[in-house]
Amino acid sequence: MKILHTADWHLGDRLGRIDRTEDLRVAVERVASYCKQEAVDVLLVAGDLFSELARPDGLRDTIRHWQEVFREFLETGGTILTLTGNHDNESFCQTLVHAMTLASPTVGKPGETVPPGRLYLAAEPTFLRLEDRMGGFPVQFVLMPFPTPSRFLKGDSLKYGSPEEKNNLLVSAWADALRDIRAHPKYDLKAPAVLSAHVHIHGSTVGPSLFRITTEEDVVVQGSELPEQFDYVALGHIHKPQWLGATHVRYSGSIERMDLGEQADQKGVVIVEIGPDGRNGEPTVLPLPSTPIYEVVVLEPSEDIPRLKQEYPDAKDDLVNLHIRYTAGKDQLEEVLRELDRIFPRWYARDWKETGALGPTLADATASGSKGFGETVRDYLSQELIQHDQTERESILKIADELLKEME
Ligand SMILES: [Mn+2]
Repeated sequence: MKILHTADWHLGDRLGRIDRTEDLRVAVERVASYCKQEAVDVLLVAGDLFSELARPDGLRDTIRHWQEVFREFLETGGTILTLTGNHDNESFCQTLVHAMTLASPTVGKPGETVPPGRLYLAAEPTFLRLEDRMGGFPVQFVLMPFPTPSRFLKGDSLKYGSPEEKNNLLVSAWADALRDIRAHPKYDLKAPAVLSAHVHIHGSTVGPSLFRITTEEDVVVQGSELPEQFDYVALGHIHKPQWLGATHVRYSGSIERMDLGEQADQKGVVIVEIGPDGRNGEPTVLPLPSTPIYEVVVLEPSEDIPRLKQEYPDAKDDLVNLHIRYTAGKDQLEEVLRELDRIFPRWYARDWKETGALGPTLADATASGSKGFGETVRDYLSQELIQHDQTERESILKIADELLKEME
């Protein structure tokens, strides 16, 4: 059974003012062509399918795009296995799962062999079997969505007092759910088994930053037993491709560079083959080209702009964060911005400062610096409330601002 492992699609995402839909569709189409080229049986997407920034009509278009791109794969007996990540909208994904269950109500009891040729989405810990279409042997799949309270905590454990307590409960609930599946009467410890999970496993390399989640908010689980327990572990969540402890325990990484922190990443997908007695050979990586993302600092517009024109003749697709310094009376800001817009039409963020306004902190003009208390609170709230409607979000932020003002 040939499996293509990928994760963190974040479909419908935006970077600053730039809509990434097209970039991500191209990447999804490349995944589909790898499925065909490699005669893949199972496409395994380890969570974060959709961006939290995607609106309902964007989600609809995304699903329709899948229908077109994966029609042939599914019609010829391919199967798509997916699970939810921390960026996937829980109620939207639950709706998808409920609708699919309505369409085939008898499919998907724990440990059952499911029919190929369709998509399965796990919105809670899930255990299913797929039969190899050539060899006829079954492969067990354990699908573990990102541990959120609503998916993993039950009853009294939902009454946590602090974020730390919540995190600790989720870490043990994740391990319990996995242990329960492996102890299920239908689970065969000797048969081939693949785990797919959207989670941060202790010991992995994050890179410059986690994607839109702070280390404090993240749930970090223990994975030291996984290499022994599974023939392959397909991970999602950390965007930097890597293997972890063993070459068959992998983060495939995202399918595109999603932000500046990923500028040095070489993206790709993993191909692994599972036979009746386990893994056949080592997993291999197939590359995915991705969009350049970088920062450009303009200190002297009259000198830098002609130079940038020379150095970046073909930057029309590049995602660029522009930091501009100009001198009033010498540089025309509007003209500088227009020129830069011509060189880098896909700039995603830009800031500028007049030289005279810089004062003694000139050297720090482009440094990110550490965030103040108020800013940290505001950033955290905006992130947490991203899926709430705008008026609700704004009114909560307003209350927070008032409290912050009182404190100051
Ligand atoms: Mn994630």
